[in-house]
Amino acid sequence: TLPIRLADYRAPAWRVERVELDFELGIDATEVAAKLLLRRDPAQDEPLRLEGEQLELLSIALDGQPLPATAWRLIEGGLEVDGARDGSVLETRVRVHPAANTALEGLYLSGPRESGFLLTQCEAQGFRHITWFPDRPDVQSTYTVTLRADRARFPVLLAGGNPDGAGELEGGRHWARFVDPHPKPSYLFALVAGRLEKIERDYRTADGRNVQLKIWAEADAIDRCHYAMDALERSMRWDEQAYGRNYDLDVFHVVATHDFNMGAMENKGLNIFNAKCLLADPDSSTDDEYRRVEAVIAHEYFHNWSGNRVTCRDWFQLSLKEGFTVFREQSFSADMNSAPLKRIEDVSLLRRAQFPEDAGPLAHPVRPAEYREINNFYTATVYEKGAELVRMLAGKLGAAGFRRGTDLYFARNDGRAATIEDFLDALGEANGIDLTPYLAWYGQAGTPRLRAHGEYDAARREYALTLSQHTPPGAGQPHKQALPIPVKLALFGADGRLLPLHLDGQTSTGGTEAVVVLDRIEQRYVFRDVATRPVPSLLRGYSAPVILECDYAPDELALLLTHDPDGFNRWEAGQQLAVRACDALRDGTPPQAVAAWCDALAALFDDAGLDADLLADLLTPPGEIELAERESVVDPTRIHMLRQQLLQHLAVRIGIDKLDARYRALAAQSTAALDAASQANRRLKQRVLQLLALLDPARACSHATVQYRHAPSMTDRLGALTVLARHDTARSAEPLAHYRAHYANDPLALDKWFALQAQLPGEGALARVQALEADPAFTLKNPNRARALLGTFASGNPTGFHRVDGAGYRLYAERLLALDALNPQIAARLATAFNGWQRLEPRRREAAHASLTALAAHDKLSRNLAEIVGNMLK
Ligand code: BAL
Ligand code: ZN
Repeated sequence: TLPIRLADYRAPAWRVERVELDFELGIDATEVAAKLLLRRDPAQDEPLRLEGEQLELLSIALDGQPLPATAWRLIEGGLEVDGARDGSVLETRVRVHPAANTALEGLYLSGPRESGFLLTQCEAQGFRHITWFPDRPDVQSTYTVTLRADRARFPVLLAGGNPDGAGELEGGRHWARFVDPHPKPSYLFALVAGRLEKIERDYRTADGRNVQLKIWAEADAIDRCHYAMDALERSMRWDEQAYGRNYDLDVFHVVATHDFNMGAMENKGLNIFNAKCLLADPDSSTDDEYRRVEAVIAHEYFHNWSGNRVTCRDWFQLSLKEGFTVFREQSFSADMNSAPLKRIEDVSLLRRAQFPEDAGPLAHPVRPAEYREINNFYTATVYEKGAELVRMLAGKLGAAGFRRGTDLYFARNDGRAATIEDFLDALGEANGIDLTPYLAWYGQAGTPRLRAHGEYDAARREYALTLSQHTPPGAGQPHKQALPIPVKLALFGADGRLLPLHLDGQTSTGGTEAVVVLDRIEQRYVFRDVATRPVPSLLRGYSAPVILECDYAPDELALLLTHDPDGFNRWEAGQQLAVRACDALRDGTPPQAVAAWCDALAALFDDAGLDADLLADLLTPPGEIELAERESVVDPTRIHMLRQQLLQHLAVRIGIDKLDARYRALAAQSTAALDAASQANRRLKQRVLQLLALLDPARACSHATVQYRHAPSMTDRLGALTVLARHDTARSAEPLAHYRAHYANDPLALDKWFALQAQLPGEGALARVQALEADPAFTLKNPNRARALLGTFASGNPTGFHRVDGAGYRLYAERLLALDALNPQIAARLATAFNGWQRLEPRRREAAHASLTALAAHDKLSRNLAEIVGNMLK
């Protein structure tokens, strides 16, 4: 297939003003009648073309007349119809097969055929699997949807919009109708039908609308929806206050399913969630999962404005809704929890997931220029880097200015399918600022390197900071342009105190923090009246998504790690120092950085005033994937060993007694409470136990055994199990078996059991994965399960997956092939684990190349998997 290009965009020749859909629902076969009121663009002379895939056409009529076979024809991926005019009404009737739909796009069955329920997933192009339609986001229509089904088998019938009647039919059947008054693109259509339970709450919006909030799940899960309901209410309030956005229908449904390709989906008025991102209770959810549920609930709800009321003109603009909505979600989570910790979490994710993407063969701009399969572009670049771009804009405009800008954006684009330019225009115009220079960030792939070099002139009491930028070529862009890079900075004296800033050319001086925007290749900034040689704190709060290269001495980083009040930069200094320490261990150079890192952390460990959760993060060096990103030739085993060595040094420096005492103190306070302090304690306790296990595995495993037995929460239970499984295979067997039996009927808890074992490093990893594949609970058909075992193995177990003999790659490639036949979206997503293979050391590189080449040689690959594998081999 040919790529689709942004440059080729043309407005639709035909639109649909109104849609009436009628469903006769059945598990094996569902019939869909569609009535489309067509509008033609008088400026274009294109025939009427509708998208449709795997549809069995039953009948077709135009303006009330059945169409003769000569008046319509099937074309690739669609249908062409003659004789339509502006105002024509096209009626089609098709049959689809939900139970046979393993790709989980369009209409499908979740769960067993006897008891499961029907649901839809239409983003990005699932609607064409339901009916013939101009399936593109710039075609917005009002929807009237009627569902008919057997009442006993499908007691609950839901579609997006407001309810508009329901009743009985003959033969034990019933119907329900829904009208959505807000024009929407087809990707936001949704229906759900089956046996579901609900919890409800009344909500009154700030502008006075009464809304019924309903969360639906299968009977065994409905009790685990209360946390999501609370989070939903918090999200709605927050969006009213932070962005002035009110909900706009009388009812808001959220539905949980265990069979879902994504985390969740923002269908208008009927959000559908992967159960993993919705269900939460202390017995089966970790603290991280609670925070994730809150964040995803918020994310999908926020889409009601940033995505639904204002949608995307085309899929190249995906980040218009996703980057902005991730930013909104991040801001919400920061307000609900700890802002610096949220920032650390977000930047860690960016580095772990987006930087490798941006540095490898899958690199693409936040607004890609072309794609073959849009489902492959729901990436960390579009989402996470996209959110960083919005954050830069928000930082530039300030809180009040950004709000003025988003108010104008929503007002001006309400009901429209908009572009990134529309977004920048509104933000800029509302503030009298030209933001077009930031557009370059959306079009250029690759992570910019920001170099910083400082020189102090004691005689003149001047500090000159030279900043320069460089983005390596890649993604078909040999020459990268300079981007506007906002650098928030401060200067520290040798005593760790902030220095007042007097920056040449800045009007407001004397404060201790400033933002400079580097918008050319290189720029020199001169600070006056600087009493002593300063230590700069740069990119505070991570003010731009770049890689900072600064020639800090280890003691300068240690100073920032000890004193920087910017929580993010304090953590960042520790991360940089840990990287230096790893380099020293690798190169066998004098271990000043190792000592500096360990000494600073040992001192912080004793600092009673430090937050437990920040300390837990400080005690965590960059992960193996982040460390690998810095190497030109990657040996995953060596990186693993180096990181373990570094942790060992830290554990030794803090000492067994202190670690043990701290563990016992934290364990004594253990409860199931979910407040921030309790979560922080659990987090720190786990870090401390892991460090203790490096020094005294027997003692740590004894603690873990007790902790597992008496754990009041899943966080504690899983933490204990992880330590046992890593440090004492024999002692972990019994608790692992206990967990397996205890949670036999809880799919989400079982996923964690698979994932925990898939991550165990070393030689035995592959055999373990194969043994787990033989577990009766393992299946490739469920995306969560496939991700838990295979995805975790490939992405979370570098030493296991990257076996020197290539057996990890071979197994994985075989499974990708099997998965591709069932669910191409998931196969393609999991295949990205091969990203970075070109930089592996030669033996592994050859083995990975062989597996990828063998995959690419298959003639029946889906478009999804073929595009990923093809790009990987380019
Ligand atoms: N729109 C796809 C799922 C999400 O990003 O919310
Ligand atoms: Zn989203």
